[in-house]
Amino acid sequence: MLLMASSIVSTVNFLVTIFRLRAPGMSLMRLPLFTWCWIFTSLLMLWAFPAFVSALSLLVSDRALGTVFFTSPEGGSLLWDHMFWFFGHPEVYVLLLPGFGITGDLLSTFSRRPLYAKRIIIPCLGLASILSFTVWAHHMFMTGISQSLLEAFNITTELISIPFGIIVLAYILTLRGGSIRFATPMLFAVGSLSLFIIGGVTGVFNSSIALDTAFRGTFWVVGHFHYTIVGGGLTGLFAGLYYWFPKMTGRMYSERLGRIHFVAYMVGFNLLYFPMHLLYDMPRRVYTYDVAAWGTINFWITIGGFIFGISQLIMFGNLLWSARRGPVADQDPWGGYSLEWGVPSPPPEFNFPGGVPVISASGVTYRPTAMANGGHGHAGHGEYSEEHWSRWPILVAAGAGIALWGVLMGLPALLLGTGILAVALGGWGHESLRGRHDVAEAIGERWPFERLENLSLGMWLFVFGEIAFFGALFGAYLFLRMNSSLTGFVWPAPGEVHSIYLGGFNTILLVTSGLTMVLAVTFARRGAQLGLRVCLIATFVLGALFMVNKALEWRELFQANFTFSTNVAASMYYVLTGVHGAHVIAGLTALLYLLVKAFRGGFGPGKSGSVEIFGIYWGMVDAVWVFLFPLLYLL
Ligand SMILES: [Cu+2]
Repeated sequence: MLLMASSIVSTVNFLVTIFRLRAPGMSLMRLPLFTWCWIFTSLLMLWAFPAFVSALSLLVSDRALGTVFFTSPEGGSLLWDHMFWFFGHPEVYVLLLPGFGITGDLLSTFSRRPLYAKRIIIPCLGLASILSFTVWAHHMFMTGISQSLLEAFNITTELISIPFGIIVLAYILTLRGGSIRFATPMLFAVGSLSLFIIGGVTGVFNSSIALDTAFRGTFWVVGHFHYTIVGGGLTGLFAGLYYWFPKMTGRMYSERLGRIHFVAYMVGFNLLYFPMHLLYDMPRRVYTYDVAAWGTINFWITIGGFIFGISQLIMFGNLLWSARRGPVADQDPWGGYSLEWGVPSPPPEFNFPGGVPVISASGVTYRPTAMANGGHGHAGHGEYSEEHWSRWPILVAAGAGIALWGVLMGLPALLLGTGILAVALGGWGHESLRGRHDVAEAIGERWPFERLENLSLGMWLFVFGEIAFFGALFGAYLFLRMNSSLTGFVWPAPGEVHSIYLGGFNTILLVTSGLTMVLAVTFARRGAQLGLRVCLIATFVLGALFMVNKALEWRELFQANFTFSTNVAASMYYVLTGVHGAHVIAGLTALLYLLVKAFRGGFGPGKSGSVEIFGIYWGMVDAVWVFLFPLLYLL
């Protein structure tokens, strides 16, 4: 869960950086395909990972609290299948796209031709990303879900091969008429493309219900999967590693060893994974068998596996040796067109010593900045780095990690983790209030984009991820209610278990706190200190009352013997109100920071940023409750 949470945060970081911090003149269409693939990878992560956090939340609460999501006939393994694969298929594209994008850029660079039909490739990537959220049940063809549903997923899965087919054609057409230079990165790029084509073709086989019924759970599937992910994704990353190695280290690797690695890699790969397609009748995940015909094929697969594995040692040896001893590399050994080839290798701190790069149709010029001119004058770069450095974020991560571990391991770890988390958050807030990062913020403002918009874009993207998180939980709720009628479980009628009056009262509390928060934002924008303070206090008090009311409600329900494990309706109620409550508590913690800052006069004119982005967050917490209230109390 923590890994997912950190991925979501870095996703927001990537997207804000790409959308708001591009160099002047770097239009979206001019971005390298690699960057474009990162946009789609990030969007996939932003939507798929939170959905998986929902699934994990239900699993953890089953294990730790005794809820019955996956142990009751209403939910069961089918609910897990749906939730896992809604994440699982987009996740495959998360693994694939970065390497796939590198392949496209390298095909273009090493054939000295612009990427063919880039304007079509990019929407195709977008289309494939969207479609990847509509195909999850192709992993569930054998679970007994309704036939018409299977057919729908069969169609969406086959549709997804259209955009990928177009991209592959565009990649191939990029090479046509180019003067191609087969250096190691290009070899791996071409290798990646050819392996991905095989993986794509066998994928179309799998999308057919009839063929999947035969191939399900066999080595055929293992072969297909590795041709796409290892062949298409990982091979592309290897290409990128060789390509950027001279940029990262300032030295050149041995081209001869690179080629030997490539040959061993391709021979090993194909010997390892291609024969798996011939084992379409051998079940996967078995280590022993008594069918003689499988023996020979497995023998060759094993040899291929060893060749493939050992071939990587050639690369590691080559790169480790060359990083120290290799010949000094030119700033731009490949004739690369992207900006990193215009700076020394390895790139200096702040990357562009000549100033901000300005891109136009005629090329790149460098506009000197205050940083580039006077940065050394009053603060050395090393000194600046230290100002930027803070020990609190890593402690926040450690605290959260130990606390989450403690959820399953027991109270001491939970308390220790929560303690560390609280101290670290306090320390971080204190440090921030002391203005330790004023330097960083000043730099941020000097960049020709407004800081506030970066922050609010970041917060909106975070909200986008939260929609997937709560959306998946609402999806689970829907699944449980629809399945209840099949299992004979009767969902409690409105008012039977939950007091509509209590829920309604809480709704009023939270909606009112939303209004006071809107007022707080308005006051902050005007720089009206008193109004801001009063409204922040009101928001905090209303939010805290909401939580008190909620706690009383939980206690009453427990006394009436309506506990975590009573039935799926109870499980759903506690988890939905629980994760929403956790969001309210996180909000109250942030409000404490804002209050301290407000009383120290930290929100002068033009400094309303953190109030504004908190307003977005609090609005989302309110909006979620507006959905939860009818779902849990009225329907
Ligand atoms: Cu899939």
